[in-house]
Amino acid sequence: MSKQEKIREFDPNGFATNDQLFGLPFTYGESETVVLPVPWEVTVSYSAGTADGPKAIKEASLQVDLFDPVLEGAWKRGVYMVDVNTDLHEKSNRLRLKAEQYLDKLAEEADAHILMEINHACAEMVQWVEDSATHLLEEGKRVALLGGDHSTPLGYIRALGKQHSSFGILQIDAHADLRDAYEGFTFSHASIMFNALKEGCVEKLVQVGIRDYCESEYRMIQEDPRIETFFDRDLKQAAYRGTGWAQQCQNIIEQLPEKVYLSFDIDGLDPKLCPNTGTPVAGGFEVEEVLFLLEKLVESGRTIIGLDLNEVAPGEDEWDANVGARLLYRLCNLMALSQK
Ligand SMILES: [Mn+2]
Repeated sequence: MSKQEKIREFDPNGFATNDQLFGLPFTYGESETVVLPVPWEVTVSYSAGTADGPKAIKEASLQVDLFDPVLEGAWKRGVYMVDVNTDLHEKSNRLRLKAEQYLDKLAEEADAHILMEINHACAEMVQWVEDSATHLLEEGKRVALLGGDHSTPLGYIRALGKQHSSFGILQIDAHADLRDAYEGFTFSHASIMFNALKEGCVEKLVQVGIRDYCESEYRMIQEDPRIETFFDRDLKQAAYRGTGWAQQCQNIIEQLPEKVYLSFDIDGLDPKLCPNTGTPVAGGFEVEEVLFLLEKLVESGRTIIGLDLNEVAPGEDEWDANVGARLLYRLCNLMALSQK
């Protein structure tokens, strides 16, 4: 059956009749956007579960309504999720236990061999993501990376760097993620933006919603002219004084170049929307507040060249995956809408 025939026969208002992402009927070849799942959480600091995010989001996605008010007939463009790499998931589970053992001993004597093994495996994960993303981009796909913890998108950012000489990162997050090798882990979730800024292609980092950071991260924010941080506290206080969200969004967007990579850590949202995420922090956004920012970003004429959604851990009631699945759909559609 051709794609056109599938579009004619598919009922976007009905129940999902297959178990593909969002219940869509399209093959990989027929889909404009590809979701690349990276079930990896070796360096998670607080509570685990985000490696199960892709599977849980895929299951929850069957309930997502396919109508999107910002993009007419969004579903017809196709969003396809490639199979979860089960070897990577198993490796993550195995090494996460080792990382816990390593951290338990951190205070006394650190085991250099375990640390080396973990850093080596994380570097291999980054390389696998770079290779996979490069392949998808070369096939003309738009790519949405789905974590896993926040260490997962580095390889994707590198892959984009081969196509785009320069772009900015818009980071939605509770944390600054600017630590130089957190707890000894070179590719820690808490180091993703520190590592991304070493890539020559990243000309600007705009952080939004940040409310948990250490002194060295604060100093880096002050000293590195490429970093612009909109702290949760400042955004809220400006709102209390009467500055509307539309104005604040404009201030945020002005800091970004024409090409934007979106890195969305679910913990940037209010933790009521992601109670099982690895490191929840009180404060943060409603879903529509962030989507409003992103709609304004697209309206400004900027292009979302790629995106990731990370740190979604399903928990027992699957609530976080429910939020994550709806968010993923809207993000993919905004990326599609932003293409010239
Ligand atoms: Mn993060």
